[in-house]
Amino acid sequence: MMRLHRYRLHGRRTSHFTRVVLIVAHELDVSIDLVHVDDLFSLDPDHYGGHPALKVPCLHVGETMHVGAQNIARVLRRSSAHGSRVLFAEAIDDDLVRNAEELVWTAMGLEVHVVLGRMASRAEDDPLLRKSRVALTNVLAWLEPRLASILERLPPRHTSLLEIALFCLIEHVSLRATVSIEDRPRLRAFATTFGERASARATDPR
Ligand SMILES: N[C@@H](CCC(=O)N[C@@H](CS)C(=O)NCC(=O)O)C(=O)O
Repeated sequence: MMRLHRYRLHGRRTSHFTRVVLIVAHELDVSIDLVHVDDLFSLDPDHYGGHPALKVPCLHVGETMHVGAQNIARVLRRSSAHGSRVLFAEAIDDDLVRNAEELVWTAMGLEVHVVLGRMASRAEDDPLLRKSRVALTNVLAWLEPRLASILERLPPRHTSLLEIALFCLIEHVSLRATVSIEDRPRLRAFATTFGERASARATDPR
């Protein structure tokens, strides 16, 4: 597919939302230039590529800005000759999978809250941070016994946005040690298997 513009992504390799986009790009064979965002506490949207909510990732294709990991993933699908390699949520009409999708993205946001709270030196017993840690723990506990059924319900696929997001979440939780995943063997095994993919290896933040 002929591309008129370069794809410039403001993001951080250590960010799980950015990693989702980088893995999708790798799976779909779309090349992206990553612009590192240094300071997640900056109040200047320009430092985030113009993202008004002061977040990463933020994609620029020519003059057009795209914000939000899922939104950007859809832009990449549109631009790729291999778009069908990543299965998107809208293609799946299943209650369990829909709930899993919602909870995984919610947990990714909770993870951000906990990590930013730590970076901002908020107290460990801060009530909002404590709530985010408990909510994150609850989501992982919800996913653990259901993971096999969730994966079974996905149609035949190369991979899916849900699996990519779940992998990025588990890896981030594990690397940042925000909450324990010691007693989540199924989630850990899933991440180990997914981590063997070329796209996962190429985007390893370590
Ligand atoms: N819904 C957004 C969330 C992105 C997000 O929370 N990114 C984190 C980094 S992993 C961030 O930029 N945090 C800064 C902040 O929330 O102030 C998306 O899908 O891109």
